Amino acid sequence: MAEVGVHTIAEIRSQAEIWRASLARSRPARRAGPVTIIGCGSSYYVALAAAHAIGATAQPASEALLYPEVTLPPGGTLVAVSRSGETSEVLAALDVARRRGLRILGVTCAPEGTLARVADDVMAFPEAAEASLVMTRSFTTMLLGLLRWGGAPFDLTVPPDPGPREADRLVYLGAGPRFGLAMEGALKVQEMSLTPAVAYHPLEFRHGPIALVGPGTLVVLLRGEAGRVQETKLADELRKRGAEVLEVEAGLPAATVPLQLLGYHRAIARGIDCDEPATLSRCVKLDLGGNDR
Ligand code: F1P
Repeated sequence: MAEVGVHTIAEIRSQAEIWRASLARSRPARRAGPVTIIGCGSSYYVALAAAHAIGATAQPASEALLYPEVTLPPGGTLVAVSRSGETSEVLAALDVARRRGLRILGVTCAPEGTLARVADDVMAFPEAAEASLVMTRSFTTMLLGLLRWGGAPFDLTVPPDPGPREADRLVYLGAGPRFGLAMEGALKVQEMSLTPAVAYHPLEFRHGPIALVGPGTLVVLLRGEAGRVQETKLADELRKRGAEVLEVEAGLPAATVPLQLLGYHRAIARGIDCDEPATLSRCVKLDLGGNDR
């Protein structure tokens, strides 16, 4: 059998080095007016995590496109996150933001891409681009760049590899800036290993979804300082119900790495080539005619 996931694992393991190289590329900036951060898929989850950490708002690019009056306050800045710089909803949202007078900062791994060409300012991290289809180091590197840009603290200490885990149901929980990471963890295991997974804010999980928890459930809990006591109680309760709880204690962006590894290990166990999942494309290009306001 051909080797699978070779790019993915090399890219996951290269992150600490890539972050160091990229740190010089981003520095705290003075911001005027409200900041909206947009993206699609993993890049939207970069936006979610960064927005919480730096005091901005995150939206999927499609929401900026469809509801600009609500999502793009005039006089502010639009930060558009896209590894490829070519995702249709992101590019269409730029036109809308421009018409509303927003300044545009592009965050990308493609310095020659359309986003970098049309943005007013650009933070480009070409060294973080992947050969693999699935985003790993581009996620953490663009997130780190935005944390630096917004003057938020960051953590580069990577937690241990969780190794392969058996489970029928996968749940990712994270509060505050870790909610975006929980969404990314669920997306990684879906994209890499074609396994369904869900993500919630930790205490939201009790309000219904906990009904499905039992033996065979793996809950990945991204621990944060603010929720220390309540998250401990939740972990105990989930274990009592028979779930395996994997607790990840780290800051942003380092806490993302074990989530990527979980997706990778599961893909390998299932014989899926996570370098190039057959049912996915590297970026989504749509005909948005009729929706571009
Ligand atoms: C965003 C993205 C990826 C996802 C998928 C399609 O791309 O949604 O996160 O894995 O394969 O594209 P980009 O705008 O960051 O290039």
